[in-house]
Amino acid sequence: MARTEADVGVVGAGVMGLAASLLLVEAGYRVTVVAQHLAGDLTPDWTSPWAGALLAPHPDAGFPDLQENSLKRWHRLRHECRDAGVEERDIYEYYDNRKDLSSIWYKRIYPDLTAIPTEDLVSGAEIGFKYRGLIVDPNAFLPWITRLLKEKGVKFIQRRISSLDELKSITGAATLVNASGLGARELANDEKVHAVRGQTMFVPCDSRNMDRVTIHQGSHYTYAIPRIASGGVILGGVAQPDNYSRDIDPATRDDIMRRVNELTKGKFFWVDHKGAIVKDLVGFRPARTGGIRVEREDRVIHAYGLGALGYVFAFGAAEKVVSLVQEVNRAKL
Ligand SMILES: Cc1cc2nc3c(=O)[nH]c(=O)nc-3n(C[C@H](O)[C@H](O)[C@H](O)COP(=O)(O)OP(=O)(O)OC[C@H]3O[C@@H](n4cnc5c(N)ncnc54)[C@H](O)[C@@H]3O)c2cc1C
Ligand SMILES: *[C@@H]1O[C@H](CO)[C@@H](O)[C@H](O)[C@H]1NC(C)=O
Ligand SMILES: CC(=O)N[C@H]1CO[C@H](CO)[C@@H](O)[C@@H]1O
Repeated sequence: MARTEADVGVVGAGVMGLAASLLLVEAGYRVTVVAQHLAGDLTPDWTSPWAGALLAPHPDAGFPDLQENSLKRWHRLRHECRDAGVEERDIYEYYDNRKDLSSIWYKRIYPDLTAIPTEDLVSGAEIGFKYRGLIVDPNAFLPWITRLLKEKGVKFIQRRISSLDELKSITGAATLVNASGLGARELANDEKVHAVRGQTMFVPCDSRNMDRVTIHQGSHYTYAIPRIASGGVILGGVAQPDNYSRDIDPATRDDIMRRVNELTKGKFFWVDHKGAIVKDLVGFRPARTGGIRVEREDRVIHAYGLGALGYVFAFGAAEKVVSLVQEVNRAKL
């Protein structure tokens, strides 16, 4: 097949590569995805299966426009595609590293966002607020979007590549998207890319009636996020920069359990976290010093460095990828 302006090759089938592929197809491009790991592959060698995932904007992650655009799309998915794994819940956020809500820029997206009175704050928190937001179950979302892309004619090639030239020759595409997560460290020679280790527990239970997500940030990073389609809840967590250990640390499990119960006033006292039903998860967030990179270099569009917020950023970053691909073609590089 002749190489045309309509062909785009994407490396990476994590939430970033898949979101970019969907918006590219909707914009009329023919997409081929090359990835070592695809939906259903449960190794810690890639990140997307291991997220909570909470779809909450973040006060300190920067790029609020990308976050806001992304959340618009997630809200649309929630209403239009019931099997995408996206659900609405009350989100309770607590912080012990800020004194007021002035940094919470996303009040403008969620007008129902209200402060929690001081007397109702969990112990140790300086501020707290709640709003009606979104969560997504990666075990439902990744297979769902992969299926949708295949229906729309996207080709998936499971393969590890060692250069973008290889991506070019495999896909025959003239425009390439670098959505390789931690792989970007090699693929884009970007030393700013590094891993931030996470360890969580998946606790099977009937989470459909679990009405809220609770998260505490600042001196510790603690959360309980229902994973509705999987039938359970994710309890976490930790953020350990540059730690590549895949082993489950038993002390971390004990500490998470203690913190979660303190945060939720004992909602999870019933969990026997040393029992057989609890599943331990380890994942490595693809962080980047300076934050997410969505940038064009000639005919290569970089989209990596999503860190702790890959789901929050994915569709906003994907919109930017589409406009950068269109820029390539306008410039006739
Ligand atoms: C414990 C934990 C909790 C999290 N919670 C949340 C949350 O609540 N909300 C949220 O928004 N985010 C959360 N995240 C972050 C989120 O999971 C990541 O930001 C996101 O998954 C990154 O997606 P990605 O597509 O950039 O990378 P990945 O998912 O890692 O995908 C990379 C893709 O590139 C492919 N690839 C890489 N190198 C090569 C190569 N050389 N050749 C071929 N293919 C290659 C891989 O095989 C894979 O398909 C969490 C992460 C962890 C670990
Ligand atoms: C990495 O994390 C593991 C598990 O929490 C811990 O046992 C180990 O000490 C950590 N290593 C470093 C270098 O921090
Ligand atoms: C593998 C590969 O070619 N990756 C590319 C990602 O983008 C940077 C910047 O264009 C290139 O230098 C890398 O070669």
